[in-house]
Amino acid sequence: MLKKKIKNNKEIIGVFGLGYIGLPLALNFSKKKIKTYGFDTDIIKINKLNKSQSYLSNISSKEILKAKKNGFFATSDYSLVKKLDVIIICVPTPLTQNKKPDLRYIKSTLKSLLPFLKKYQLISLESTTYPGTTNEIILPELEKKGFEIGKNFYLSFSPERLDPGIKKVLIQNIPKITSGITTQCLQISSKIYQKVYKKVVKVSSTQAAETTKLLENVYRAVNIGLVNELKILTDKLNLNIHEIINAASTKPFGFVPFYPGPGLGGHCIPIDPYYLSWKAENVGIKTRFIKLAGEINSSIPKIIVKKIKNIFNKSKKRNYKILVLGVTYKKNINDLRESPGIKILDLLKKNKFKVSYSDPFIPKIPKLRNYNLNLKSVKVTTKLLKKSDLILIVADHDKFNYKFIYKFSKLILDTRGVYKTDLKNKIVYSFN
Ligand code: SAJ
Repeated sequence: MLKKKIKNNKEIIGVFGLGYIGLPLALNFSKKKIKTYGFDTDIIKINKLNKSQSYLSNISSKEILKAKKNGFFATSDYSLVKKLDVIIICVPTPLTQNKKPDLRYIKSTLKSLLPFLKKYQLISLESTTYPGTTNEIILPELEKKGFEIGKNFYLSFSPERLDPGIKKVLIQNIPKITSGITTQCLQISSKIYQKVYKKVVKVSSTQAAETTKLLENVYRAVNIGLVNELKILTDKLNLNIHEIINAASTKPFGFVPFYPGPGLGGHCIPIDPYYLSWKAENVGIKTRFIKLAGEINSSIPKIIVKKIKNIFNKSKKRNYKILVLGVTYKKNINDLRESPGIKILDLLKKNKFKVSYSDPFIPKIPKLRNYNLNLKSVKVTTKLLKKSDLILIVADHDKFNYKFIYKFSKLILDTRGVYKTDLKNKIVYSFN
């Protein structure tokens, strides 16, 4: 049944969660002329998409329009699930306040789907989560409905891999890991993903696929923590960590460069490792690297603000003016989730600095969980640069004119290593 539909490109796909992961995925299936519906609980997103408007910096409205011509549309009507053959879940997996896995979105999506599920459908979970989620949270609900997994219903886990803000790597060129509860589930899931991805990598179980994804992100968090710690050390030794990393990068094997920054942001890297450490604790294992990297990475914003306080606490002048350049969690995107830039703005304000920011992607900082900064992005003018006591580079967007900034600034704290030279002795490199 389902196999035949897939063979004839007649399957109907529903993508649940139209964020950084779900929307590009839905558009890619549409591009292949596969009937695709996008589901989301955010009506604003739904309306924008149905008016061919994009809300992601790396997706153009033209792409939405093109997908709509291929039959894509967005909805929050879950009863349409009964029309679907393939259900792909790309909803967020945040942490609770005490850094435990928060599966509320997976659970609420599943609950909304259940009444409309029918035989011969495939559910593929893509949300990053701890090993065992697919088997322990989704599988039992399907069996309670009487489905026989692998026979008249299929279930897989296939982690998303997308580097937000990097336009040059096309989604279809990123190898796609997939798995299944049974061989049949794996076969069907692979056939679906082969329509979009050039390379589909099959692994032996959903737990292996879940863990693969976590390894990829823990690897990043730990290595970023390593260079952030080495930055503090090399500052003390009066060495330039960026020069050292670039020199080490000439090693043609066995070394992948990571760079120190203002801290760790995004909806994945600061969060995913705690899904693995939580699972480890459940089986009595202490994952010390994860915890240590988390401590180091989350300490950086405070270290930077302490440095700024040290720079100014010698002279009498009060409420120094600090201009923060870039507040998103990394360059060239419009995402503030877990952004160290927000933490730094908040700490600067609490320490009585007169703070302003400029970010071409963030015209106004919205109210965020734990922060109400009430700031609007300002234009980087000669006047503003001249009257600012310090320029703090946090997200090194390519759109900034760094030459112009250098020319008219008094002092620049460069957390991203943007400036390779400092002829006028304006750059503060050290965080100590
Ligand atoms: N960062 C550093 N130094 C580095 C690299 C990153 O400080 O050398 C910081 C960034 O500024 C940012 C944070 O780490 O604040 C996370 O950046 P990231 O690029 O590592 O992660 P994301 O969340 O933007 O995207 C990642 C994907 N990125 C890359 O592989 C480069 C990938 O790990 C995942 O596919 C994706 O998250 C996901 O959805 O899991």
